[in-house]
Amino acid sequence: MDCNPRSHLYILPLLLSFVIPAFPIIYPPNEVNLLDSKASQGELGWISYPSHGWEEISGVDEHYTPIRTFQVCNVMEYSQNNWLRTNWIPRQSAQKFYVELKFTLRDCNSIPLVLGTCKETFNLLYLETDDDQGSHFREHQFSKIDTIAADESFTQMDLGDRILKLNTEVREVGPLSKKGFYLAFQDVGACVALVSVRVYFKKCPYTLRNLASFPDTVPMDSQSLVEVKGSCVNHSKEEEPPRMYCSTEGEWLVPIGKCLCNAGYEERSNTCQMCRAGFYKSTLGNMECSKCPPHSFSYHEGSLHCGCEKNYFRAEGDPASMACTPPSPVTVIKKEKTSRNSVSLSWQQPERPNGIILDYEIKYYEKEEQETSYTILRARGCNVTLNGLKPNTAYLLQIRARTAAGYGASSPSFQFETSPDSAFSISSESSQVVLIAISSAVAIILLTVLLYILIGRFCCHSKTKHPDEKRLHFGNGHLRLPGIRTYVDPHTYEDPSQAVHEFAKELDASCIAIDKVVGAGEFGEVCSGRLKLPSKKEICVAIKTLKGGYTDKQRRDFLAEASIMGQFDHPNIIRLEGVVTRSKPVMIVTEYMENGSLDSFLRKHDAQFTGIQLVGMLRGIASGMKYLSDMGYVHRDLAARNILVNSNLVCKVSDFGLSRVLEDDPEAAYTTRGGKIPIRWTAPEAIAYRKFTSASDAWSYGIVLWEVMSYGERPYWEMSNQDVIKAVDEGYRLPPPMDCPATLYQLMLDCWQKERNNRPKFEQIVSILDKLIRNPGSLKITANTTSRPANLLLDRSSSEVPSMGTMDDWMDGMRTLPCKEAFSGVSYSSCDTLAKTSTEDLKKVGVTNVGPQKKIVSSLKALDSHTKNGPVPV
Ligand code: ACK
Repeated sequence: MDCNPRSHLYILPLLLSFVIPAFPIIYPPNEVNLLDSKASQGELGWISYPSHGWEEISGVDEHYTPIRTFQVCNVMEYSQNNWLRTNWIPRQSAQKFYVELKFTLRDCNSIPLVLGTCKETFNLLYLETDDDQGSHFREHQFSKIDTIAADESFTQMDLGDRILKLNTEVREVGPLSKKGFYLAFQDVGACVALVSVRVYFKKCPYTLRNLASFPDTVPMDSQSLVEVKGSCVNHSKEEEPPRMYCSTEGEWLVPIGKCLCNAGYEERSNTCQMCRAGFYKSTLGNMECSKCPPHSFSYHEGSLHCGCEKNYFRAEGDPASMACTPPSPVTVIKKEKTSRNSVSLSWQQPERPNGIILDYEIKYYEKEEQETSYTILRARGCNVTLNGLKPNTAYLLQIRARTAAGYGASSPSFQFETSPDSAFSISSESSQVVLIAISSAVAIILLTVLLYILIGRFCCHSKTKHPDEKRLHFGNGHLRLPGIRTYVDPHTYEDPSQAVHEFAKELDASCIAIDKVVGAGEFGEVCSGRLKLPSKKEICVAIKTLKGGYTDKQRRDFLAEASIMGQFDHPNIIRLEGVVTRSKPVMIVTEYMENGSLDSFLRKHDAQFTGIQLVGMLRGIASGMKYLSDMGYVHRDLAARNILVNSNLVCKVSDFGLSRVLEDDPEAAYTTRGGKIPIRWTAPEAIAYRKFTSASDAWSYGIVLWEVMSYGERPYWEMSNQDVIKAVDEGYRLPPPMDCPATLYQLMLDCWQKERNNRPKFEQIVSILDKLIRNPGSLKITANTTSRPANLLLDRSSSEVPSMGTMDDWMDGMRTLPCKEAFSGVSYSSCDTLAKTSTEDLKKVGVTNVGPQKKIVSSLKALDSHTKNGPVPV
């Protein structure tokens, strides 16, 4: 029998491999170890006091990995007080800690001769400090955490059976506030082997939930739950802010809110991944990417929609899930009325056109002539009357729709016959007379045809020929060449309401929701709202209303704008959605422009745009104006207030009408000839004798250019209309706005050429602006820094440099200005003193507006340097 109580200490290391789990040990992810004795391969260096108490013993596990253990077994001696103190453990960010002890303890009953001295417990203690105290150790500084007893002790017999009973106990320490702490184990006479000591705290580990990531979070001891905000994973957006709670036990609880994968991405293992090629996702959401619908494809990953295969289309407004189909031809054609030489036809719009139908092409020919000669007509609506047909003749006709994507398929051939010619059923007595009449008629017709051919030939020679030039008739009788559309004056229609319905879609009032009033027009309020057409997406719209109590003429004039706008289709012209004329209030519905009119928009964002942004806006306006002038439409009221700006800074020309445009414009003033004209924006010839042309629009464009570059400054400031007319007539022009690029100022001056044929065409303006956009460096040279003479209004009446030699000459030029009297109040004797004139001086003499003040002061300074350095040519 082994009577030496310390003998088990020598056996214990050999047995450890049976009780200690093999490395590597994986701890739960929410536990962060601060100390793990098993992980240390060398000596732990803990302090034993007294030195013959706790002993550090090395052992190996089954992988022969060394481990360190501490043992004490002074059971034969009285008054044991053996301390073992760990190294200093930095606290990190946690407040509460866990101490996990694995140990074996010998049953006192199994040790002979020790009764009365042997113990079966030991104490666990801690000490908080802000720094490592090294080997300095004082018992009384430690606070007790607990007395540790074994759940299982072992006897010598167990050892003989090679069964070692390992106890595991976990105790909490905290909340702690100092920077670190020590643990201590106090033995008072037990036979104990400390096999491992682990100290850890708990955290809620980094996790992904509801497509949001939540960072590692250490719970606070003072709060049972910590609320943590998540961040949406890449390629996702918050639907509702993602949040979760971290418990003191290091568990994530109660996820709230979530993120959704962007269009083109789907959720895969808690991340948003691009849709694979052949798939698409058009909206934000956590649905999966869908396979491309029939006859469509997506070659790239992350597609928002699938493109249609060649010759397959999707109608505008069709959802991305819709299959692509070949354009459906016009199918149902109906004969409405037939006479001897005309027929009226109507047809149904194709069910699935490949975009908005711009117009229909109607091709017809005599059946017998087998398409060797045919006529082509265009119609915007679904009906047409064919005139000039032969009586009693069979014709074949085909119709096809045209959209921005091109022509759809032609309808099957439709046959119709004109009525028989009753002129041949007359009586024999009168046949002589009739024959003479017919011969004369035939002669007249032949003559007319001959003349027609001759005129036609002449016209063909004087115009550039289009490769497939054919005679085209428009519903209203205008003759045009293919590819060139013409603006049709709605007043040429006998019934203007016919014009509205030819060019504007009638909307059902129930499809329109009015949200709020955004402004006032001459005929009623302007509102913002929404338009939801069947099987189309809801869109934001602006709604102009016609207020009650209107006269017939007011209604006609109001709707004339829609008849005009409806003829245009250009990205820089405000788009007409439709009209409501069959119920009240009468409305004109257009696309919605989020930033409202350009003048107020620029004033709101003074000096906030780059030169390129401003040129981009100007380019848009010029492009819209080019389209209008190509269509033969003269705007007459082009001004920044009549340009609308959308959320992408796209500028669109708006406010169309005839004479009423000018009635409605608060800027328009009566001229001596009785017309109402927006003087500051209008070319001299239009003011003088109402010569409104695209060239007068170009003048107005120059003023818009000036308005844009001066961020919505009022042209000619507070000068009276009469002074403006006079000054402009005498050759003075607005000066360059502050920091205006020289090229743009030159363009303004060109637009303000007195001789209208010398003004640039809109096509040229667009190309000048395009060049500037391609070469933005050219915007850096500003007009103010060039050697351009700097009087308040610049003389461009002659191509000569205006004389700047004497103060009198210059003051002569100034005499047309509103401040001419004012200047007589400023005492000056030389350029030097005038150059020192300040805005305060100008205020004193009545120039109160900041714009003119700034301009005058800078002009005086420029004049000063000019007279010092001598005149410089423009
Ligand atoms: O500067 P605003 O907000 O923009 O004030 C005027 C007002 O109505 C009177 O004309 C606004 N407005 C006119 N048409 C539209 C439109 N299509 N979209 C947005 N606002 C518009 C204009």
